[in-house]
Amino acid sequence: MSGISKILIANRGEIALRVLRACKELGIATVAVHSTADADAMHVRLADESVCIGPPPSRESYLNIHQIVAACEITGADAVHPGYGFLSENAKFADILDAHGITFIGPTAEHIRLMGDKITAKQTAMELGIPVVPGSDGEVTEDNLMATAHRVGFPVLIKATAGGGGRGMKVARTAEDLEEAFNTARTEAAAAFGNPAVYMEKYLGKPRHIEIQVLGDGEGNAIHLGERDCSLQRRHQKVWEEANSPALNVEQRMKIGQICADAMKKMKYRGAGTIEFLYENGEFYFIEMNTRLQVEHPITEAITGIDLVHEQIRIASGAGLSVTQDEVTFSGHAIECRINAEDPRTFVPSPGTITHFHAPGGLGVRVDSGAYQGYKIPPYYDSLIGKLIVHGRTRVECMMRLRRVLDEFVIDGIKTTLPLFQDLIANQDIANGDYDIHWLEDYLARTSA
Ligand code: MV4
Repeated sequence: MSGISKILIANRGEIALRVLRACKELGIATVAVHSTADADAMHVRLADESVCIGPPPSRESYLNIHQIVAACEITGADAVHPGYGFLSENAKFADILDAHGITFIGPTAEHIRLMGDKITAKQTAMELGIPVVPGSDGEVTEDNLMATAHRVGFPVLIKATAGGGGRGMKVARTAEDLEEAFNTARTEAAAAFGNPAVYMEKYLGKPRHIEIQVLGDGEGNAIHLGERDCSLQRRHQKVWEEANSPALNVEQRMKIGQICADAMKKMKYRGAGTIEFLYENGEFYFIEMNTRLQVEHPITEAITGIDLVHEQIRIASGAGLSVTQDEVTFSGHAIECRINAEDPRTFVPSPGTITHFHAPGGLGVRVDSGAYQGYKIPPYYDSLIGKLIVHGRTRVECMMRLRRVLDEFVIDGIKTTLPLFQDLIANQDIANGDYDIHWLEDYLARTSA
């Protein structure tokens, strides 16, 4: 993998540190870029070089393509790792790097665009043999709205084609609700994404959110690394993720995994990707594909032993995948808790200075965080300050270990979501793995003071 000798990390926080660690292990030089608010960040200190790319607002720093390209040229970086969020799924950014002869560590701009539009993503998924949610064939308009809803069957869901992550989504329970749901969804989609186009799906009432991790070499070879169950969310923010899903058996895992790997082979997908499904009554329904490394990737690493960032860099350098599907083994169970600088009940952000920080350790424990004692969390960015990933031979062992590790973790000076996990680990539904995408919000409403 001699193609890449210096990587610019176009991100911040825990994921910038995560990527930096992989680069160091591969003997690749690193460039950190940061806003003025992040000069004291851990990844900036650990990088070989750093470049300040602007003031705190993301638009003027982490989303400023010209500043990032300039930082590549100044430092001689030959590749960019975008992490997640920010420019990671920006096709224009991938195009511009290409035009400058800089390697984008990710899929082709064409594949980013294809999956960024939820209608073309779904059509592509269908063509590739991935099961999808029944719904409209492409865009719904005033003209085909009612007929489509009657064909699909109520309740239906109107979704923004430029959307994702839940914005611009409206349920219509009956024909009477339809017109209003359609109009509201279009208005919200136009305001949020500058594109009013919407499509329709059968509304699934109590699904789980299960996603499949894939890797492709861009030349027709691809593998899957099993699933992650990300059903425990609040307002479309994942809170707790686990691998494997408590809802699947080995046969189901291998079947849906193979469908996804075969689809990625057919499209010659390059890099790491995640195929998102809703899962209800034993059936998988494709909803979206994410063309990036995800926050929750470490639980997949824990159960497979495969370093996903190493693989991304190998693929980008033309070295292909380090493993074949037959060589992938799944071992034990992993849970990730997202540690946010937020009130554990109201989720109101809690920026400020960390006065004490003690991370837990021991067998099967991983803490991915750029936080340290004395670190001041800036108020400008998302509130994820770290991830706790625990692995055990069984789900029961993993949960016992998580309970011990949560007791050991100390973060003082700010509020964090750690106490929420103390509550969840003691809950019987969680112990049983018995939850769906609505469970956490219902639980929070039920147990609020
Ligand atoms: C759905 C759905 C029910 N039926 N689609 C929300 C975000 C977007 N990525 C997809 N979402 C949903 N799509 C159909 N046809 C319910 C949701 C949904 C959801 C999905 C995953 C995780 C949490 C969720 C919370 C509310 C709604």
